[in-house]
Amino acid sequence: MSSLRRTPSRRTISRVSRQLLAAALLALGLLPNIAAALPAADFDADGISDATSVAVDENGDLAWSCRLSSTQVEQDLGMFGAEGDGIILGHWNDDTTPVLGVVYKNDATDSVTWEVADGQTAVDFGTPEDLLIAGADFDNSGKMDPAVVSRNGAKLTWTIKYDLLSGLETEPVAQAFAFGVVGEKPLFVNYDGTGDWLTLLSQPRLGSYALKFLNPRTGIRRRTAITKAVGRAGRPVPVAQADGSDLLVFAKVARGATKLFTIAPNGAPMSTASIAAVGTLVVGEYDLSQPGEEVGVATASATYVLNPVTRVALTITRNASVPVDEVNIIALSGEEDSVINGCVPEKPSGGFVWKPNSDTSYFAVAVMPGSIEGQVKKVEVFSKRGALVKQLTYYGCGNPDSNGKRCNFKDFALTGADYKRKYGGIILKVTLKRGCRSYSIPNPAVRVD
Ligand SMILES: [Ca+2]
Ligand SMILES: [Ca+2]
Ligand SMILES: [Ca+2]
Repeated sequence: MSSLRRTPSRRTISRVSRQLLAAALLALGLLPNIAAALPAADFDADGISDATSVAVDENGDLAWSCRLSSTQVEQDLGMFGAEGDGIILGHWNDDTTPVLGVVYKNDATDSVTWEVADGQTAVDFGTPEDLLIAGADFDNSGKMDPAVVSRNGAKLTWTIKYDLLSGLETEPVAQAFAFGVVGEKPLFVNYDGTGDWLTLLSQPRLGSYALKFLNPRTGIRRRTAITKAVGRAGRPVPVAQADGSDLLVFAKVARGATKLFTIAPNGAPMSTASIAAVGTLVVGEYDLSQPGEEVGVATASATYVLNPVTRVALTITRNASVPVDEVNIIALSGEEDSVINGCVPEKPSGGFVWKPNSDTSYFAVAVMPGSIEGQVKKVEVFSKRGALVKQLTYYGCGNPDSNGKRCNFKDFALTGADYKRKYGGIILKVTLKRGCRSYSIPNPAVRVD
């Protein structure tokens, strides 16, 4: 059956509960925004990106607007999508006209619907568990190519549907690539100016980082080691240079500022800079006097941009609610799992318990399932970003379940509430004599079992 379907007009906007508002704002405002090496969202066709925003109205619908660079006036772009949707604004039809778009979970089919505001194109592609890549142009056609990254055991499979939302009646060409393992962070980078490459931020060993690239047109692969200071900043954004190839900008938030590390795809450092604001990372052509795209931080009152090569800064005053970039990498099901050295977090079960306060020693304790009695070599606490916090102390086994005794690993300095305050969520990595397992504890102040 064709995956392309036509709707007569904009879909009936589903009503999502008000509780999802906060999640929607988080998704819209805080997910990393990734721009392609294409002209950025430019509604007035003057070659300069127009800072774009969405606001959720009282009905839960998304109201779009932008500040036109030519007139400095806020322009209403209409209503499209609903709270909780992912934003996929971009060049879906051609390489010059930005089109509003959203992705959302299709509950009827348990798939993901990609819909653009041309009044007719809505396509099901991928599942809610996939990572959705919006904004890459892998075949360099000038029209963006939706891609989904799905898990296949411990491996990642990328599926690209070329020019999928361009409104053509023909079935799009699809291509699949086995590239990466669970825990590596997918993105896309125009490595050499010939179109986007599949890209992974990888952590081969704790404290060691690399970028891996695969050219989908030729099959050529590249690998670049990057320093710990840069890699620990997390998934970078591609920022186009004047020749069409991308630089990679890593952003790290600390003490009310956003520190930006810029490298070339071959790992060569280009610049470091800091913007004295925290907000949504945006990429676009904001300053025509500086070569290539700029990267910036958008807040509700201003967008602070700088050119990552010349480091010339520019402030764009704006007055709108939730800033959006034109392109995104979207996890509709929530955060991607944090994976420590290849250990994929599993749902706590089988007798596992996290107690914020031990009954006997006050501080936090983790109780292992009876099924792994005698197999545990160590239990360590990691931050959600993958930094080792500490190793818990073995404290004996008891209280057997049907599989065996349950062994205790204790902290003697921090309670669950202390962990919450210091680290937010944590991950417990359990090293076994053979293999490992890990448990994600989003709120260590609360008992998990
Ligand atoms: Ca413009
Ligand atoms: Ca394309
Ligand atoms: Ca520029």
